[in-house]
Amino acid sequence: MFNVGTSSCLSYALSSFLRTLSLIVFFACLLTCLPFLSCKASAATTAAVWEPLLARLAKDGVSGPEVAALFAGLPPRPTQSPMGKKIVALYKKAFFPQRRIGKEDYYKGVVTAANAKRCQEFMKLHEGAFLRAQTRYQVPPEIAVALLFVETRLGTVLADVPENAFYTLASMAVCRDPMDISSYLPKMHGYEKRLSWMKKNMNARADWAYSEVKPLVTYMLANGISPADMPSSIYGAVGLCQFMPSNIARYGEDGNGDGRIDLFQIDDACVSLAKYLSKHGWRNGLSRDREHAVLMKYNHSKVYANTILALADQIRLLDRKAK
Ligand SMILES: [Ca+2]
Repeated sequence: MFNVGTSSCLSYALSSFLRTLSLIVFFACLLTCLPFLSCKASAATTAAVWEPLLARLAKDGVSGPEVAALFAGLPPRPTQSPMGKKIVALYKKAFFPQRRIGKEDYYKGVVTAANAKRCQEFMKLHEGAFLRAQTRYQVPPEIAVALLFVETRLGTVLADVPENAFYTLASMAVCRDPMDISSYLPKMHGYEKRLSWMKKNMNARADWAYSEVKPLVTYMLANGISPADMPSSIYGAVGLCQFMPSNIARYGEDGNGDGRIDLFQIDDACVSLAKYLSKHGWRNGLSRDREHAVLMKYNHSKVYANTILALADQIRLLDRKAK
């Protein structure tokens, strides 16, 4: 027994020594590698192109590991698409005369009996959401549903582009030099003589995009939403009702009472778009011209407002026929 005890004591002492030694070696390795690991981590976190944006956000009080992680998930280069398309559109408007828009100009293929029927069925399916929007903000269901149809085909087309809202707006916020949209330059005849015009407009648009990146980041972090779950329009609008991120805090409303504003959800999207219209002047009994003017506050396009009013007329026509 004694011998066994001695041998077990020795083996215990040996194994304890080896354990201590391996721990010492482990921590020594860790200390040696730490600077290298942290360098690797920061190199992997954010591509240089996003650094000014991160710095500006930090200056505005939006910072921390979660913000850094969002930027770490961005591709290493911005997409030229949103700024390129915006500058091409502004360029054409500024330097090439456009046709006057009449009251009968609609988005192609939208104002049809078949689409009115789809809207009518959608209204029936989500009756509660449309009634809530009407009760709270006096926006008729036909107008709300026509707007949702024009914006996202009733939630079936939530993205115009493969890039999500965060990548879209972050890219726009860092594209400030004409060379940042090099693939769009050939689309603008005579651009070489208008580089200062372009630079000025790009900077104004980049600052606007920044003013949208900030509320988007805040909203995503507050609600635990990943950028991949924020599909977007060409310029970063989100949800069934296509709100710009800054409008979520201003006009977003919780329709289904679950304590969150989720514009990818019909109850919330419906009451939020109605709140937006109401805050921009929508009331019961407005003239057609006033309705048109309020709809243009949602999207500054005559064709847009024409299309919503005409599609709403078609839906009412179906309703009357059904009675
Ligand atoms: Ca909700």
